[in-house]
Amino acid sequence: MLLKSTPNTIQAETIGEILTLRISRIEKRNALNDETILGLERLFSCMPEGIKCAVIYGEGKHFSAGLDLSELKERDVVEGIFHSRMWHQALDKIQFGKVPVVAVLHGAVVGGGLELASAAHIRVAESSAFYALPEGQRGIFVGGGASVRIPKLIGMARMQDMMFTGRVYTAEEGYTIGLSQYLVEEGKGFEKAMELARKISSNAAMTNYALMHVLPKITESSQDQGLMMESLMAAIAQSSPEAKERLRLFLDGKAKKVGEQ
Ligand code: 1HE
Repeated sequence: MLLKSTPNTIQAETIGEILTLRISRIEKRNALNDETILGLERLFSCMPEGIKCAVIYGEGKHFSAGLDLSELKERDVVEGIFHSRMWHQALDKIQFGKVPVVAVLHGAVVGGGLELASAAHIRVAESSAFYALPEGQRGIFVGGGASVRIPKLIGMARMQDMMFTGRVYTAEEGYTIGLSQYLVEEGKGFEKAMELARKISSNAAMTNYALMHVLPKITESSQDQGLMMESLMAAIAQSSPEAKERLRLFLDGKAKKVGEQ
């Protein structure tokens, strides 16, 4: 079902329990203007009832050319900070919203486009994808969360290299260093993302919640606090009726074994 309340740069559709979002600004290579970023924030703040996973992808030959540079204009320092914080708020809503997000990457995944992709939980790259942070060459700095999210994927030294030297990573290299978890043939990304989204949707809600909201906090805690949070989360998860039912099905031989489709 098509959703109407989005800006015309985002086409939103529900397919069963999955929300698909297509960034649709082909003539500007899906450059992300304020309207699109605010539209994403609204969508992830008001997730339609019954949605369990979202898939985000770009129309045309590129995922996204990053920040719409024509909107940079002559912001002063304070406006610049507010603009960056607006991106942070929107991308935080994606990363820490109600549902896991799978991003399909192809063509340019650059600047703010890579920042958007890095707010998703799973990235599926098609073979045409390429990654760059051209902010270094444009004389600016990342402002959409890259300095926090990208080093967690590939390490700080690689991000420094990308920005100091304008290095472009291919889809295959990106897969090897951790920019995507999956690498698929050209044109197969959406299908793969939907397959993953269906699997994610079939998980217990508590497990998905823990992976999205608790695991990131654990990984940023001291060992002592992390282990305590893990124990609390484990006890909460295993006491839920859904977990008990799933465990019973396995013990009765009625649940899939590991690796069974
Ligand atoms: C744009 C943008 C944009 C294209 N803002 N208008 N991002 C960048 O520095 C990347 C800049 N873009 C490119 O390097 C290339 O456009 C691509 C490699 C992505 C695609 O190349 P191509 O040959 O398919 O397209 P094109 O001919 O370069 O662009 C088509 C049109 O889109 C053209 O406009 P036209 O009016 O001449 O038709 C381009 O000007 C326009 N366009 N990219 C505005 N980004 C939160 S902070 C984040 C900071 C950043 O993201 S900085 C990195 C910005």
